[in-house]
Amino acid sequence: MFTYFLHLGSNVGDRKKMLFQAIQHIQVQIGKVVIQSSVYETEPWGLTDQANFYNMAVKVHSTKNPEQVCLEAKAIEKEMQRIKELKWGPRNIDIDLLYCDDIILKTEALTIPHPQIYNRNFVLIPMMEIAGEWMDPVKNMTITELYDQCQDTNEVFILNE
Ligand code: PH2
Ligand code: MG
Ligand code: MG
Repeated sequence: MFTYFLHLGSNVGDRKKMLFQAIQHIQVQIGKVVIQSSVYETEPWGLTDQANFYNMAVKVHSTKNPEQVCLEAKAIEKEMQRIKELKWGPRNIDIDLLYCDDIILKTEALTIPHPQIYNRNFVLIPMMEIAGEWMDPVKNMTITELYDQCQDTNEVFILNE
């Protein structure tokens, strides 16, 4: 059994509905969602002239290996008729693989841990809510420590509805 952290994002359509739909798919196609963070509204990172994102992080138990989970995540995006035209641009759903246990992996298709975690409040803040003590196997630092040294100034608001 593997423990995964996945990160979900949406800034096109009914953003919250997209995130919750993705979680339903993850439960069926990847494995049991054991913890999910709150939903956060986050300033767009990388390409700033686009709508705010909704983001969240989830912890998942799965018997599938990282390559299989990556393919399932792509399949879910496809089933949800993912719209995305630009790198870092608007999309109705994005499912990214952050961590799989303490595995470090770099193939053409997949890098884990996700290489941009360290630069993104919109990833670190939801992760801190559900796994602040999680140890990053590349940096040998916890999520909380990574957040403390992160240089990102983009705003991340928790949604209270
Ligand atoms: N995803 C991106 C690019 N920029 N910005 C925020 N706030 N949230 C995202 O999920 C996001 C982004 C590419 O995947
Ligand atoms: Mg992404
Ligand atoms: Mg992605």
